[in-house]
Amino acid sequence: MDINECASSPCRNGGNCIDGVNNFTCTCIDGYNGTTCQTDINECASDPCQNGGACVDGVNRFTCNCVAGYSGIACRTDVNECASHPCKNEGSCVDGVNSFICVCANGYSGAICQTDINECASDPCQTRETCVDGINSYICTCPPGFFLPNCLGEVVSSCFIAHLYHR
Ligand SMILES: [Ca+2]
Ligand SMILES: [Ca+2]
Ligand SMILES: [Ca+2]
Repeated sequence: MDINECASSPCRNGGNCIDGVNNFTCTCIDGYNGTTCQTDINECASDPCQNGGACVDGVNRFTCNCVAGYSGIACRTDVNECASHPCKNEGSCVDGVNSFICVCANGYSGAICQTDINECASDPCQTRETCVDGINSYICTCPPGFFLPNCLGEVVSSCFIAHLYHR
């Protein structure tokens, strides 16, 4: 008489038991193996996570916990930190690993090119002139009634200019 070796439900983790002659065979579901399907296959064994990601074994699957700056199932994707256009004033963004660098347009500075450089800081104008900061430039202006290049002349009459030249 053939004993049913499957009667004691020897297959674990959802495996299907096939009764044989004086033995049994387990057909395991995906993710398990071993004679009685007792072994949870380590899907992390092949180091599937790239770029320093940490692998967490699951049932017939793995999960990667990516380090900052990478994404994707296997952390293969370098996150584009420039995607949000972080650089101000038409600065160029260079993507890095979990970082970005802004290359600023002329006349701007700062980590995100947020600063309009003050071209008047070096006092480029003459004594009487007033410096007005521009974008990568400056202009020197005279007080009302005076004119360039040295803010000497008063624009009142040609007589004054004549007087000036005759001194
Ligand atoms: Ca597993
Ligand atoms: Ca990046
Ligand atoms: Ca400026």
